[in-house]
Amino acid sequence: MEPAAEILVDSPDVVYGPEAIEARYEYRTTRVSREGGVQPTATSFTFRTARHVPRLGVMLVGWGGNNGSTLTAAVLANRLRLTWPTRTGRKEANYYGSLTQAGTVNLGLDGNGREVFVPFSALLPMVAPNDLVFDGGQSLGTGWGWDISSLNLAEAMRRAQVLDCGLQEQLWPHMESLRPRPSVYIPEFIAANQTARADNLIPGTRAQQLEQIRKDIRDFRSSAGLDKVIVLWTANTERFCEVVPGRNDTAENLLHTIQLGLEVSPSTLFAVASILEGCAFLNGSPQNTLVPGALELASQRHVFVGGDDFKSGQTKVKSVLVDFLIGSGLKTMSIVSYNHLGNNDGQNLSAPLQFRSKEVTKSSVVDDMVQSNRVVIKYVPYVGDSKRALDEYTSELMLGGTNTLVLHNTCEDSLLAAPIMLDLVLLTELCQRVSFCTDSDPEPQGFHPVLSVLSFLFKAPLVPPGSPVVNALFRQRSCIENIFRACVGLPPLNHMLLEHKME
Ligand code: NAI
Ligand code: DG6
Repeated sequence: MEPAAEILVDSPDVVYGPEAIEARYEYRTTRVSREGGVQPTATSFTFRTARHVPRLGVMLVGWGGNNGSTLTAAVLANRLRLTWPTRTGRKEANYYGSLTQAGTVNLGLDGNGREVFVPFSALLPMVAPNDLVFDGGQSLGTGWGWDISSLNLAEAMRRAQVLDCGLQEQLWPHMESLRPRPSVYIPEFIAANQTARADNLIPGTRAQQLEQIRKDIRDFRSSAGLDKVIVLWTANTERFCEVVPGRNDTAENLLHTIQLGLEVSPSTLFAVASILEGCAFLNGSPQNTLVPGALELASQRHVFVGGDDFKSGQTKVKSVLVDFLIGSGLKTMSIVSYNHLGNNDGQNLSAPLQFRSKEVTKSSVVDDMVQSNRVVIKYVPYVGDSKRALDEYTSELMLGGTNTLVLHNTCEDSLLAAPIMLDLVLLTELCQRVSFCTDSDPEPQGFHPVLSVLSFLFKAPLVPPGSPVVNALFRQRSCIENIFRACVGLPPLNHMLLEHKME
C-alpha cells in the first residue's frame, strides 16, 4: 500500500507552516443543567500539529507471541511487497483492519453533491507503518521487543500457525535473525501452563529488572537513531493486581514498592520503565497494569498511557450491535458470548485468574446497558488461532415479543489484533505532536496523559478521571475523526446533508 498524499485545507483559519499546521477551530457543544436549562456553548481553540514525522521505534512486550510475530510479519510483508500463492489464488500484503491504513474519512461534498472520501492517513502527517524501525536498521537484529520465550521471530511465526506457508517461507530469512530481549517472568501473574516457555529471563531484583528494561529502551533508541519509542504490552494476560494503599496507589509508593521488591506485576514494571524513559505505554491485555500509582507517574512525567485490552472482534461487534439494539429502542435483556480458542492465549486464559481479567473487559463494554452479560472462553487446541466467537443477544420487543440474534464469527485472532496494534502506535505518535490552547487559556497543552482518543481500539478504555467512558464503536471512531478534522480546521461530520434536503 502506498502512503496517502496529504490533503491541504484551503481556509483563512488554517496555516500550513514549515514546522506545524495551525488551525483555528470553534468547538460547539451544549451545556445542560440538571435543574433545567440547556445552553449551546462555543469555545475557540487553536490546534497545532507538528509536521515533522519522526523516526519511530516500537517495542512489544510479548514480541514472540501470536500477535507480536504476526505484526512483525505484516510490516515486513508490506515493506517487501510480498505476494504468495494460496488455494484461492495469489494474495498480496496489505493492512486491512487498520483504521489509519485502510480506513477512509468523508471529506465533504464535490460540486455535484457527491461525497468525497480520502484515506484516513491523508488528513495529517503520520508515520507510515513500513517505516517503523527495527533495531539494527535494514540488517535487522534484536530490538523490537521482549519475550520470556527465546524463540527467534521466524520460529515464533511458525509456532503461531497464523500465516500461509508460502508467506512464511518468504519471510523466514527476514525474521530468523530477530530475537526477543529477555524479559521479566513472575510466575504467579500468568497461568502455570506457561512455565515451559519461560527460558529468556532478566535476572535480579525488581529494581534491577526495572533498570534493565530502561536500559533496553535507551539502547534501542540510540543504536537505531530513533526520535521516539513506544512500548506496547501484547504479552500474556496477567491476573489482576490488588490495589493496596501504600503499595501501588501513588507514584511514590509504587516506585518504593519496586525498590523493596514487593508485589508488582511484570506489566506494571514495563509501564513504569516506559514512563520513566518518557515513552508512551499501551496495554493490549485486560489486566489492571495501569494501577493508580502508574497513572500518577504518567501524569507527573507527561507521558501518554492507554489501555486496556485490544478491541478486536467479538467485543467490537458487541459495541456496534448493542448500540443498534438500544438505539432502536429495544430492551436488550441478555447477551451470552462463547469463545473457542486454541492458541497460547487460549491456553493461558484457561486458568481461572487470567480468565477473570478477560471476563471483566469483555463484559464491561455493555455493562452500563445490559445487566445479564455472560462470557465463556473454552480452550480448544484444535482450532488454534482461528477463533470461534458465538453470541446470543436477546431483547424484548413491544407487547411481550422477543428478538433473539445469534452470531457466529470465525477469524484468525491475531490477524484482527495486529492492525489494531499498528493503529495504536501510529495514533499515539500523532497525538504526541498535537497541542492546543483556547482563547481563555492561551498556554499550549497536549492531550491528557490518559489517552482516551484511543478508546476505539480498546475493550475497556481508560479515560481521565471524571470523563465519560464511551464504548459505542462509531462514537469512538467519530471522536478520532473529528479531532483530527479539527486539527486541519474542518468542522465535525454532522451527517445532516442539508444540501440534499432542499428543493
Ligand atoms: P500469545 O500467548 O501468543 O503471546 C504472548 C507472548 O507473551 C508469548 O510469546 C509469551 O511468551 C510472552 N510473555 C508472557 N509473559 C511475558 C512477560 N512477562 N514478558 C515478555 N513476554 C511475555 O498471545 P497473543 O495471542 O499474542 O495475545 C497477546 C495478548 O493480547 C493476550 O493478553 C491476549 O489476551 C491479548 N489480546 C489478543 C487479542 C487478539 O485478537 N489476538 C485481542 C485482545 C487482546
Ligand atoms: C478469548 O476470546 C480470547 C481473547 O484474547 C480474545 O480473542 C481477544 O480478547 C479478542 O476479543 P474480542 O472480544 O475483541 O474478539
